[in-house]
Amino acid sequence: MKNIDLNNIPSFDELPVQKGAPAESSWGVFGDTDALGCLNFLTPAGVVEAAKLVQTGKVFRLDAKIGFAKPPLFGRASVVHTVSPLGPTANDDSLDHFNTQEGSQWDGLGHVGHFRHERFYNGVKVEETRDGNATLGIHHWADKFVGRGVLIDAFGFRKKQGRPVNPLAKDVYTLEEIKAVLDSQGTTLKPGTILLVRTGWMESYESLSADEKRALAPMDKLSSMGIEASREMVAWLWNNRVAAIGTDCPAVEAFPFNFMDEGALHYRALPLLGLPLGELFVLAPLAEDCANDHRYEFMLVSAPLNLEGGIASPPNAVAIK
Ligand code: UVW
Repeated sequence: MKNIDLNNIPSFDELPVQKGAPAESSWGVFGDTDALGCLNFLTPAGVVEAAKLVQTGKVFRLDAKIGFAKPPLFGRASVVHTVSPLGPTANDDSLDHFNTQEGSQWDGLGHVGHFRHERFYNGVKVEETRDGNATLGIHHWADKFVGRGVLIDAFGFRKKQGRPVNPLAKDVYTLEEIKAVLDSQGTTLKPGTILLVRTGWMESYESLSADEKRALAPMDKLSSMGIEASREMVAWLWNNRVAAIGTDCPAVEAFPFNFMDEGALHYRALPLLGLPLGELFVLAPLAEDCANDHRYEFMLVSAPLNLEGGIASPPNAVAIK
């Protein structure tokens, strides 16, 4: 984490700055070997400011229990937790088949590359992300993910307006709506914000029966609300120096989306901008507290797995108010 000159970052319209880099990419803005992307917007000064938001001492865990999704979505493996005796009065435990994206997760910058450019963030080649992933591995984020968090309670906003949504069906929260929610909450964005958007998907999922959960889990059965995937959306996120965006839905953007569509948020955010995407976060208890005290900002501390070369990680995140 370093103090960067936030006034000297190009606007979205000025991207790219690197010769030959794809349009709308931030490649080179933070250096040619950068592995942090928009996490560069999180600075030591921002951590100090974020700590000042801690006023009640309430702590909200933002990731679900490991193995909450039964089965995990998109055909990912189910984790097996085994407790084994180490001695007469001692135990160890092990997690077998643990997929770092089996539940709540940050997508790391080695997760998705751009299908047409065949490059990951900052021009990293596919083989580099598989051969140890030293360049973009999640371990680079291990001590970088701390700052001001802001919740945008889009799901609560729609309910309050008498326009409730079904988060388990494909639909979008538009950029205009996201801005309207921020206005209604009296929240402003500041450079270096970790944004959380509540879509309502997790609560709807938790209300289902075991059979219903099993039925919706495969890639070709899953559907979900998400945020608008558009140039305007990523321009707004970049121009506001948003460091990362986490949601309580499976893909941040609405699902299904067309993997061959360059307009998908996964391509716009991960390989082009280096913007971490967070999925399947637990946001309802935090949202309830924010509605009660009308404070939608907090300190957010996330400690991704210190996994050399990792592709993704459970967020291991808490919001502290
Ligand atoms: C998908 O969109 C498939 O989500 P994830 O980022 O978990 O791969």
